[in-house]
Amino acid sequence: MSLIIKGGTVVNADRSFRADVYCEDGVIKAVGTDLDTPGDAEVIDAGGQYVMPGGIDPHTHMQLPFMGTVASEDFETGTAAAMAGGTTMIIDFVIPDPEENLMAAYRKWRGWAEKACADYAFHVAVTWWDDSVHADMGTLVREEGVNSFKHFMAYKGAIMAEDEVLYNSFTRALELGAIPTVHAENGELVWQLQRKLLEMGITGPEAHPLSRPPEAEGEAANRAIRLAQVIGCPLYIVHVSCRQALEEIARAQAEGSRVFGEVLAGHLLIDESVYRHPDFDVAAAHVMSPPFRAKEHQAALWKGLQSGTLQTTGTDHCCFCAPQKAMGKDDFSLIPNGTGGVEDRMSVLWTHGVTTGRLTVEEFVAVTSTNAAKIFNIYPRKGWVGEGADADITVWDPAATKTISVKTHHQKVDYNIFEGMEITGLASHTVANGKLTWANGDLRAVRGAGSYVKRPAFQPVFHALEKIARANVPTAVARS
Ligand code: DUC
Ligand code: ZN
Ligand code: ZN
Ligand code: ZN
Repeated sequence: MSLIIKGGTVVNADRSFRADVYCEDGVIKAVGTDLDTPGDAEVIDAGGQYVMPGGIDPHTHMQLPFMGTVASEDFETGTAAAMAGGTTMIIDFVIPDPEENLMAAYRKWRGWAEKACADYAFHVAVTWWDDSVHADMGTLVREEGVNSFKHFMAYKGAIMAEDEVLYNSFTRALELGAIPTVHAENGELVWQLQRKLLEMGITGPEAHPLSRPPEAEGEAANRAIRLAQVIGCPLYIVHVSCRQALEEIARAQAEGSRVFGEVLAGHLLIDESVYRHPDFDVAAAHVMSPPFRAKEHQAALWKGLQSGTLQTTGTDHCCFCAPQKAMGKDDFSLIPNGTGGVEDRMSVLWTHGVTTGRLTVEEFVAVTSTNAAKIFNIYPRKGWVGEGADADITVWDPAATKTISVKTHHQKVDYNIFEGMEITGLASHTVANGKLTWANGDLRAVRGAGSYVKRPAFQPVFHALEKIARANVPTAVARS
């Protein structure tokens, strides 16, 4: 099985250059000018196009059981749609219920994901705490290649992690060489505001953003950051949606902390007016958390991405169709939270990031692929076009155009949050594990062709308090 991509411009996060790329047995075997074409090799003509590492979406929820229903997109359809948009790997989430055994939940998700067409990995959520969770985190890191743990600071009464859970799990992650991640929203505040709005008779989707103000996200981001600083662990904040959370991240970074931020394509481009749409189905289709924000926040998020305060882009792809969204017809707090986007992330980012001059092509590669690979420790196997890397490649046509629509997308959901958006810049070909899975509109994704990707732990760092001991700071105080 061999394939050669000829005549394109290879773009990595650090530089671009003209080269052919030869792949064999799922791996990039050679990158260079005028490579020979073996007789049996499949040839892709990339003239006038960019040859980039396949996209990595670090934030998806395929077939997630959530809020009384199950996300409509599964691992097969979701990874196929991803490849139609140039994304060749997803990092999804195992979310155990409180008291549910972590390893059992992890095995369940691994089973569901066997049908994935593209490679995948898992962040595992810590939603409760006891000795078994401490032990299972060790097994997941040492034996299963999980190096990131998720904490929901929202969803009170369900999966919300209180400070006690955050402290214990962050501390455990630190000693294992794993990175904690958080969904930052003050879940108590959200719960109280939901009750208040319902009491006031405001029951429609327009109440959703009112119940989840930016202050609730800023507070939680700050709390998670301060816990991480005191413990001495790194921290990754998912779906940063507002200026308040962004400012907390920038401040922590200036203080020398290893704090990373992710932004969703949707949060960069959609504003909160969608929740006031007269059609319930349209407003409800946009209900996700954190919600879409007022316009000033999109401007701040773009700057955060340009400055490097935010390093990655994701989608939080978590699809629910209209009949599912209708579960919250009389009570907005019961509308299943989630929207799609895994297919559109890269083209939306290119259109509004690169063609506008906000991002260079190398920065585009960094924020759609390489940075996620580095933060989650799979670089340079992923996120790089170079000899020895996995042959996960997208051939990008910067001149191709389309209009995004639910009528033509491959995602298994009856709405597209980018409906009607005019796109310039599309994946013409996607190669995953050395096989052509998308070729000029022809989707050739194969059920089960994706593999689980183990992510090695980082070198463990020591607890911040131990720095005091190591620095020989006298801690014994003689008192009379
Ligand atoms: N937010 C969503 O909108 N859906 C899934 C989980 C989440 O945090
Ligand atoms: Zn321990
Ligand atoms: Zn979330
Ligand atoms: Zn999510």
